[in-house]
Formats: sequence, C-alpha cells, structure tokens
Amino acid sequence: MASTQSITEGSAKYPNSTGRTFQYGTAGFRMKANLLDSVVYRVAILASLRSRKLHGQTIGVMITASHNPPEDNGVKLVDPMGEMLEGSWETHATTLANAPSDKALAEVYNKLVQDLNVDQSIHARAVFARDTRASGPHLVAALLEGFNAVGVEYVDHKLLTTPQLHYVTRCVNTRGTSFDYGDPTEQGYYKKTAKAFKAALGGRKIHGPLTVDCANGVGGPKLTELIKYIPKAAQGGIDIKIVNDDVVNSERLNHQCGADFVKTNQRAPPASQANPLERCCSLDGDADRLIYYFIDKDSNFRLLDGDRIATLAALFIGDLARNAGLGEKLRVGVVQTAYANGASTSYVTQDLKLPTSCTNTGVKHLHHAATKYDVGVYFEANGHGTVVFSELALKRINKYEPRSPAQASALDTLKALTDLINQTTGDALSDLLLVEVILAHKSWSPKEWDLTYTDLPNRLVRIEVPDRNIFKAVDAERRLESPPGAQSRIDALVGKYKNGRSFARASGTEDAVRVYAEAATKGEADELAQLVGKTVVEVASQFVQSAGSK
Ligand code: 16G
Ligand code: MG
Repeated sequence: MASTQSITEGSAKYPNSTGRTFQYGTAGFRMKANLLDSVVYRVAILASLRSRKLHGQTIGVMITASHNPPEDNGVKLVDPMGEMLEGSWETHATTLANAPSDKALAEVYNKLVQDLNVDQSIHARAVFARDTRASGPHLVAALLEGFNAVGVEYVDHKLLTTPQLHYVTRCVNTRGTSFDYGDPTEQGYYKKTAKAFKAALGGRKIHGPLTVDCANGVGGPKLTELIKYIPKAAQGGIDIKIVNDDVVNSERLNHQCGADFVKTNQRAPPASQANPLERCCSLDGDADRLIYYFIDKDSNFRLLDGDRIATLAALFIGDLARNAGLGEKLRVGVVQTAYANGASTSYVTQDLKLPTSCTNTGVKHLHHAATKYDVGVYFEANGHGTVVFSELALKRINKYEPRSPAQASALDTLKALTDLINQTTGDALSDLLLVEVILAHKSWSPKEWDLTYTDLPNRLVRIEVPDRNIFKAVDAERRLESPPGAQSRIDALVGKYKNGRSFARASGTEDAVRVYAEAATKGEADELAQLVGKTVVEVASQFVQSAGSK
C-alpha cells in the first residue's frame, strides 16, 4: 500500500535534481548512469501501478544500457507476458520521471491512481535484474527504495541478460496455467534452452567451433553457465569458444567488441582470432542482439547480420512446416524495418515466397507485427529479433498427427524450436543456438549461408542537427512527412542511382538523424548517403532560420 508520505520520503533520498527532461523511449530510460537515481526510484513506482492495474501480475524491471558505453545505464519495464511495456504507459513513465519535486511526484502518482482507476489495495509484484555495469548496484538501491515506498513484493534476480529477465517475467505469470512457460529461474532458463537445443539438433553434428564475442557484458558469464548444460560437439553438442568475457574491468564493456561494434565497423573485434571459414558471432552488452560473421578464404570479412538470421530462420521454418505436412496451416511471415537490406526483402518474397511486413524501428513494433502471422520471424538488421509462434500455431503443431516418418521428424524439430526460441523478445543466446541448429541440419558452413543472396551495397551515417524532432517519418520510417519539402529532395537524389533507396529518420536513442542508403555499388551507396545527409543538414538549418524569422 502506498501513501503520499512514503512516496515523498523515499523520493527525498533520490530527488529529481538534474534539471533534465527524461523520456521513456524505444529502450526505456537510458543516459549517463549518474543522472538516473530519481528515474529508477520512479520506475519502481510505475511498476507498482502497472502491476496493480493488471490485477497483481508480476512486472519485470531491467537495469541495463545494452550496447551503450560503460558510464551509461538505463531502465525499462517488462509486461507480464515478457513483452515490452505497453505503449500508452510510456507516457505515464515519462510523466512520473519528470515530476519536478518529491511533492509533485506524489501528486502525479495520486492522479495516475485516479485516472487509471488503480486499486491500491491489490498486492503488487515485480521481478528485476541488472547487467554488469558498475552503476547497477547503486541503481538497484533506488529501485528498492521505490518498491518499499509503494509496497511492492519483489524478487531480485541479480545479474541476468535482458532476455532472461523477460523469460522469468513470463514464467512467473504463466505458472500453473495452460500457458506455463517454464521454471521462473535462471537455471530453469538453461535447462529449458539446453533440452530444446538437443531435441532440435536431433542427432545432427555441429562441425567446428563457434567463437562468441560476449561484448565484455553479462552475456559472458551467462553463456558460460548455459554451456554447462550443453554437451561438447564430440558428445552430440557444440564447442563454443568465448572471447571478450571480462566483466571485472567494467570499462571494457562494449569497447572494441560486441554486436554494435561489428555491425557498425564491419569488422571482427580484435580479440576474435578465428580461422578462415570458422563461425563467429557477437552479442551486445545485455545479450539481446546477435550478429554472425566469418573471414572468407580470401581473408575478406563477411557479415551475417539480423537480416541473414531472419532469412535463414524463415527458410528453415518454412521448409519444416511443409515437410511436417503443415505447409497450408502455418502462415510464416517475416517482419523487418526500413534498415533491412533490399536484397534480403527480395529473397524472402521472391525466393522463399513468404510475406513480409515493414515496421518502425524498435523491438516492440516488430514484435507486435510478428504476432499477426502464425509464425512471425522478426529481426532488425542490427541483430535484435526472434520468432514468435501464435497460440493457434502452437496448437496445430502440438496436435498434428504425422503421416510418415519424414513428417514426424520435421514435426519434432518444429516442436523443439518452439521451446528453443525465446518467445518474449530477441535473445542472443537462444538465437545463436537456433542458427547453429539450422546450419547443422543443412550441413552448411557460413559460406553457403552467405551465398543465399547478395547484399546491396549500403551505408549508414549519423547526422547531427540542431533539433532532430522536426524530422517526422511516416510509412514505417521510409518517408519524411516533415520538414516540408525534405522528402521530395531525397526522392530526387535517389532517382539518380541504380537500385537506389534512402531514408532519413530521427534516432530514438541519440540526439541525431540517421541516414541509410543503398545503391548498386559501394561508391554510389556512400555518395547517396552523403548527399542525403547534406540535404538533412540543409533542411534542418533552413527550418531553424525560418522558425527564427517568424
Ligand atoms: C533501441 C531498440 C532497438 C533499435 C534501436 C534504434 C529495443 C529493445 N531496442 O536500442 O530495437 O534498433 O533502439 O536506435 O527496442 P535509434 O533509434 O537510435 O536508431
Ligand atoms: Mg541490447
């Protein structure tokens, strides 16, 4: 039970004194860790409201800043089924975080209780975890202060990857129901994942080691744990070589390593010393992104990003569904964002003959769109993604009586995948086991995987402008609606390039505009990105001038 007094007293220990405006964005609140005290305290209060509003279901709280530098941190809420916080509540999070004083906070709280019709006598529950950042324990103290102020019963899961916390949240809320998702513990996660991995492999051999760069983040110790539950290749499992798993020297987090480093720089982290044609992958700081890569026989770096993982998964699952006799009964679709390489989209529609959808950037958008298919494969090019099976799909898969040994075998693999793949959010650990299973089934090295299609040359640039908020995108961020005239200038530039495609969108996590361009050659893609970037700078400064002259 919460009282105005307990809220203000707790808040006085974590006052909002930074003078900042906070915003719950695509990845929750994220910024320099030393600015987050009051925000985390208030997120605890928000969790109590959310839990009570949802009749005492358990809400997850994750303290992490993913691939950001070590001095940053962040916090986000997880809804009962392990999904991202419902969009309309992001506004409440922002309102609470920006209440200017302790007293104002209590007022905002009381107003939310009224407006949202929250019954304060309901028992509120939360689970939480953090990544390995040095600032984590301090922020946990602020969180506990908040939980105590509003009377939340909580379980501290200490260090977890973000997807593990999503998993635990769903498990707690489905326990003992027909949707039981598993044992709500870290060990439960390992046992379920390892068992499903073995079943999905179905006796196929994994050749050669997989080198995993853990970004010096929480994925390192957690992958080390997971491996204990999985046999080595010689015993029918996998040989994993872990690099960048230093979580003691926290300044090494995401430094010269991790999925974001690899995707942005298009090169392997220096610590990765794999031989040509050996499979390598990188996680990000909280292990919800995964990027594969290898060095080809001519010593060229080859990236196998989120688009590649999505196409590989869609190819495999589509084949399994057909081979199991469920081809007509399972509608497999692929969800991407505007950043997906055009060649990957063509491959899905023309070669795999599967439907695609394009959504705004941010996992919650992709996840939502993916649930519209029976089996929705979603990945951002940056490596965040998963595959979601609808309730109907699960029913069909579990009830189907195979008519031949071949159907039975495909069905078994499909069933195992529904347990192997984290249904709550993108999960680098479960995604990497999925990739390994698929490559083993197909007897593919990364070379064959890479040959499925040829990426269009592309370029991503970051442009700083006085006010990114004037850039308003529509049509899944593929077109700018504002500033006026900007899109027609971009269209004119794109029209000059063969296979040209380009868009500009305001970043949701940084004070910048991102410009993406594709074209027939690398030189042209670079040039197009530069020109569109220049246009962005020009229209932004014209906008400032015209606003100033009004
Ligand atoms: C966040 C999103 C990620 C997205 C990225 C875009 C989640 C959990 N994370 O990291 O999906 O790709 O933001 O960043 O939704 P941007 O808006 O700065 O380009
Ligand atoms: Mg992440």
